[in-house]
Amino acid sequence: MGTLIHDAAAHFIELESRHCATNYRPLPVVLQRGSGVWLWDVDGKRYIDMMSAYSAVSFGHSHPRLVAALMSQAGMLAVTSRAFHTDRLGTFLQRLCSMTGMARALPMNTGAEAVETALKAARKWGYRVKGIEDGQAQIVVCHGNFAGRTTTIVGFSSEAQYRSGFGPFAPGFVSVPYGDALALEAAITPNTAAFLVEPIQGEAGIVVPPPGYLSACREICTRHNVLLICDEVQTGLGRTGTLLASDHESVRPDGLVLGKALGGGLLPVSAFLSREDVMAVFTPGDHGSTFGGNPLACAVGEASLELLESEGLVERARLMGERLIAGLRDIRHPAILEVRGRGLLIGVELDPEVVSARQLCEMLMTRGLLTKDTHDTVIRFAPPLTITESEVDYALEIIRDGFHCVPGPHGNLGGIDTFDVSQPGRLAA
Ligand code: IF1
Repeated sequence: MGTLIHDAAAHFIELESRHCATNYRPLPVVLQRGSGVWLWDVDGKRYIDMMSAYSAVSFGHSHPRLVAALMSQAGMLAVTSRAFHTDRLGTFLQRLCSMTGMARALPMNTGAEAVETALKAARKWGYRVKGIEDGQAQIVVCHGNFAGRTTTIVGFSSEAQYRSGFGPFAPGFVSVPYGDALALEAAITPNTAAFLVEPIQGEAGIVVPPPGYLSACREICTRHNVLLICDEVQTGLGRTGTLLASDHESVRPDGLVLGKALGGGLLPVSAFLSREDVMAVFTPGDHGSTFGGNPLACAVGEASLELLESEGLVERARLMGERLIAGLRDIRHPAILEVRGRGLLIGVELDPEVVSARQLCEMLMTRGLLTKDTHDTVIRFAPPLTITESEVDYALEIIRDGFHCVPGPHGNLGGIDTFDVSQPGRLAA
């Protein structure tokens, strides 16, 4: 779709096209400033952010209390490596373990690094505690998983594009259908160390498993002495209306992976958390990271956890998610096949015969709403958890109007009348 791109934006897009690898296809918008749920492009046009950087910006853009925590710590002590203790790591992890009910945490930076940490912990626990023969550990994963982009992780991805050209891959992974607990049990052998699962699959298109799935997996893993490891990089920290998505079924995993929002939308902070006997397999020098657990990350991580509680964002995600999902379900349109999700992690499944998710994202962008498609048929709505009722209603109004533009009888997009998003919206910023 031809979108008029002003000179300033064109300049920045051209620079990126010349100097950056083309591993993404961004929407034709050049962002410059963010505050709360709002983003402004280089031409001063305002957008409501309905994807919050894949759930990393749960606290809104540049939350003042998080920026203050960042600035204060940056001016005091930022990075030391873990060759030394600091006054930030212990207090951060104490709060993180207390909130999640896990015994210990190993701090990393990106979600993929924390997932890799979980895989290493599970394998070594399998050898040293469960008694699996060295080098034979198996880890069960699900079709449709997304756990990051390292070669180990894409090696067990079911998405051809994420694997293509990047082999050879690490052995020791078995993939089963998502949502099928019996398939998990059938895949378990005496060499199975762990089951890695997202309580709700994000990248696969906000796929919510059948009720009772996670509880059934918990029972099966316990009975077979297999570690249940929940990847909550995207679903954790209030995103689905409970602190952890595993809380929806009161399931306590043996291992937990957190990331994204743990960094307050300001810097990468992640962690693998687990039981004492699992964490005990790590001895000094086994595993590490230059930046893992740095004081700056700990200060922002601790401030993020504090904010999550003090601003009641878990409950807000539940209530605003109910409002948003109800509003989306009220949009009667042949292009909409399903509206699904939990809390503020919502996906709208579209009929690709009527409109692609990308086309709709481009159309919503011209109307002042930014979000992302996944697998071309699902459009994701995952705004910051700080979103207010009136901001939800503002977004719904744009989405409703957007669907009025969805293909006319001839199959192509109807006329796209753009809102002049440079004008103040119906809401104060
Ligand atoms: C991309 C979406 C994809 C994750 C879960 C671990 C990680 C992620 C459940 C790794 C990361 C990001 C990666 C980003 C797009 C986004 C994403 F689901 F969030 F939309 F890809 F599926 N576990 N998800 O969702 O964390 O290393 O990125 O910090 O790679 O394009 P990371």
